[in-house]
Amino acid sequence: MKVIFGNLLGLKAGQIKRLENLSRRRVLPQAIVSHELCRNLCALSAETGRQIGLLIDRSGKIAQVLVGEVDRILIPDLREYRLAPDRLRGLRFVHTHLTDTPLTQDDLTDLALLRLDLMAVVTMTTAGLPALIHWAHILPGASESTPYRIMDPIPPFRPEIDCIGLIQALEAELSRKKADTTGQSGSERALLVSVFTGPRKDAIDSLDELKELAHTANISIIDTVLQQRKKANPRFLMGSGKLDELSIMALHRGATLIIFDQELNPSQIRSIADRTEIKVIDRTQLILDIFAQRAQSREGKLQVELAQLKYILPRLVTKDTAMSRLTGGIGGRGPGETRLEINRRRARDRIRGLEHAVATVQKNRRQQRSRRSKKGLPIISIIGYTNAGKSTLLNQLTQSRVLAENKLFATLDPSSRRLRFPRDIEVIITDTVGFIRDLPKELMAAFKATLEELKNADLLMHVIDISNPRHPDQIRSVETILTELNLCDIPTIRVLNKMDQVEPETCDHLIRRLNGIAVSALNRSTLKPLSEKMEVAVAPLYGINR
Ligand SMILES: Nc1nc2c(ncn2[C@@H]2O[C@H](COP(=O)(O)OP(=O)(O)OP(=O)(O)O)[C@@H](O)[C@H]2O)c(=O)[nH]1
Ligand SMILES: [Mg+2]
Repeated sequence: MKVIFGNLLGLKAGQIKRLENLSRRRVLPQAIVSHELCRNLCALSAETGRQIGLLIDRSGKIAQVLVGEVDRILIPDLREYRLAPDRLRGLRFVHTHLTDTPLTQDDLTDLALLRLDLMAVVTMTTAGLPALIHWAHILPGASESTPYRIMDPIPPFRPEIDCIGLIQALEAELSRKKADTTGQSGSERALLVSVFTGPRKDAIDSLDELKELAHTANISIIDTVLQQRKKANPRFLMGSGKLDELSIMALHRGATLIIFDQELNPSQIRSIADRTEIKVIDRTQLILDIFAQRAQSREGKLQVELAQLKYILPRLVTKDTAMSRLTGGIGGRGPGETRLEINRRRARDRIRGLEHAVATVQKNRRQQRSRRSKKGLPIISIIGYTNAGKSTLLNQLTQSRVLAENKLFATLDPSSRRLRFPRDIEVIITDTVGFIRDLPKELMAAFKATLEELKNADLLMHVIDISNPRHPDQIRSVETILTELNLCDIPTIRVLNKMDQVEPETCDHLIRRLNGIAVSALNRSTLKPLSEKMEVAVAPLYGINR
């Protein structure tokens, strides 16, 4: 097994031999390092002009010997060593500094980021002898700016500090912190991250929506992080330094998940998850997950599972890798029942099966619909951004009880009701899944059939939540989706909902500017002008003219 890492170029054979010998030493459990090892490390450092370090495991065995440069030393990939939220890495790192500089910021970052048991620096005298051992340990539950504690230096001839006892106490504390934070219903705790290149205001608005999405998915939000960049980093989206800060923050605040507001391509998801060692998802996956939680009908469930698998497939690492951190769902909820342990081949088979099943269900529904349309009733479809109040409006107009709640995507499965106007005009009115900005294309594809039913509508009612400050963007998103679905030619009424939440002057202004009808779907008495307008719009279909 390889034990020496780093740049060995220019070292003499005898020096390499001595490095190898170091790896065979042992350290007593209570000591950070032994006095003898300190002397050897310093002597070799002085001779070679390089920092030399040891990764020592809990039994006192030297796991790796590292050779650095004059002023720095790199710790190699430690992924093969275990890591759990309430555990440390099981390795401490002791290395030399050629001068008397104590722990540097890099040392402390390594300590926190790699979750080392301890980090120690042996400083040297000009004669190449050990001067002092400076050391620090992680501080469980501390704020992310100083997630460690620097201890008083100790003399190299007395390196005993009850090392193992201390490490065990730290892990006990980490366990306790973890129990505190995951106590409530074991729900996920997320850091929300946005890396933006455009205007800050847009990024903040979008992040606000991401918060609502997270809330809808029952995820608690620990914190949000915004980073502005001239250009997104192709590998990690954000800068690698910032990503390291983010990992430290995630570990110390007990986050179980990082959610990016921007769509991550397959290789970015992998690089970020590898580097942070925590589950990473993007906005699209979050939306897919909400759909998975909420789908009720068989058709809805099939469509969502299909969309999730299509999104995840390119994100599976290699041919037969089991999905672990990349598993679509949050909190272990993956696509349908089949989550986890899916490999590419199985994913592809499953996709084919699902496509077939969806097609069958849709054929049945088409038949039902043609039966219904034979009855010849005009169809009015309620559409709009998610949470605009579409279901509430349907309920109020038809006195029914479709689920309406203050969460995004309360409605996934379309539902239809009859509505009778005076003068014997009767229509079918349908409620649909809400739209959202950048509706994931996998979802668009999966819900295509549902959305295409909108083509049969004789009238669309575009419900707009005018109390939401983001409503101008929401209108734009909805209209873009309507264009993509080729629905722009259908007559549309803009329904300005939640008028109870805005000032009357603002409302009047919006009525004129958006050419809409204001209502409060919660309050039946406000709906009269709207139903009149609806009636006027469908009357010609009955050959009635006012
Ligand atoms: N204040 C106020 N709240 C309203 C009004 N209409 C709807 N709401 C609330 O807005 C929230 C969303 O309403 P829904 O009817 O579920 O919205 P939706 O458009 O069907 O949403 P999705 O199905 O999730 O896309 C609920 O909490 C409603 O009570 C209104 O006129 N005024
Ligand atoms: Mg709804």
